[in-house]
Amino acid sequence: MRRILLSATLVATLSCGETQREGEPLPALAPNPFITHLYTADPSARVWDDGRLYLYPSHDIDPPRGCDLMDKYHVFSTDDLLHWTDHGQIVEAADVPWGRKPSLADGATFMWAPDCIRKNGRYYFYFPHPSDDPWNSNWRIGIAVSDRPASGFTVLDHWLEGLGDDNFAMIDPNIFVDDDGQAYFYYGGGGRCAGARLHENMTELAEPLTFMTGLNDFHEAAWVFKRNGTYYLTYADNHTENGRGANRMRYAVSNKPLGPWAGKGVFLGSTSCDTSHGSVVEYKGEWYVFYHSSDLSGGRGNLRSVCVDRLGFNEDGTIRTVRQTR
Ligand code: FUB
Repeated sequence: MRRILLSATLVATLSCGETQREGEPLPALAPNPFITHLYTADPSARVWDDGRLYLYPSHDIDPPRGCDLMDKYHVFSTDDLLHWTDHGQIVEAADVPWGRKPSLADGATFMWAPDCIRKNGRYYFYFPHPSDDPWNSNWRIGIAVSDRPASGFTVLDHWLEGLGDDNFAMIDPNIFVDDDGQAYFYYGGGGRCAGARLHENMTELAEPLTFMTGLNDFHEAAWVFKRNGTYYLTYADNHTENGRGANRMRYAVSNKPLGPWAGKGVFLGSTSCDTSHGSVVEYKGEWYVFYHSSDLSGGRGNLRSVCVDRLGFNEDGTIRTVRQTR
């Protein structure tokens, strides 16, 4: 376990439209990117009942080869968004009994954007990983389970059941648990996003997939949350600038967890990275968006680092454009 002490400039700033409680300053955030001892991307933020905020990102490997060599996951946590603990590695590609063998071709390991959810007192860690060649047609969703949020995970010997055979580019699992305890699974890539109710056992779908409708320019990185009775689905779009990827984060809303969705537009602009991937979470009464940039690496080989900024909502529930801080 490694404690990361940040020499932050402790300045709490309000971005446009934040709801500051009278007399209470907003907590300071660490400067972005806030994890600098290794490269991290695709942050999934979760608040568990110990009061800490946990981050389940993917891990970019240096030296990089695109995203091919990503082979393990670390977990991080904080109780103040300033001081982060690296709990170390929880899962690696070699732990996946059904995984595509790197020796088949090129040593590529493809442990891409994960998510974690707590259900029935256990922690379920979902990760995309190919089972065979050709790798981009054989994505599966692996599951590792633990009684603890940041250690003790065991990878199940089967992938999430019920996804069917058409898994081309279907990555980036996300789980949302509704107020009635029903869990929903979402994933997608290459322009398609699908979801379904999860079985109580959390390891199989309870119904056939529904393909999401109403998402404008969906690329990947689905993330669902609920606020004031409205379901929000955030995702990365396909935006390019000057001939290179400059994906942004968009969102859509619905009054049902599986849509249909109404597209609402961009809330996080392009970063220094071609991909975008983020999560939205409420922590200690404030809303935050986690995402990644390539500021730390200067874009070297697409090495990415996770960032966090405040998220503001308008009276009508629409999301204000995020001010990216550094
Ligand atoms: O990190 C690998 C892939 O890049 C993720 O799965 C995508 O969302 C993109 O961020």
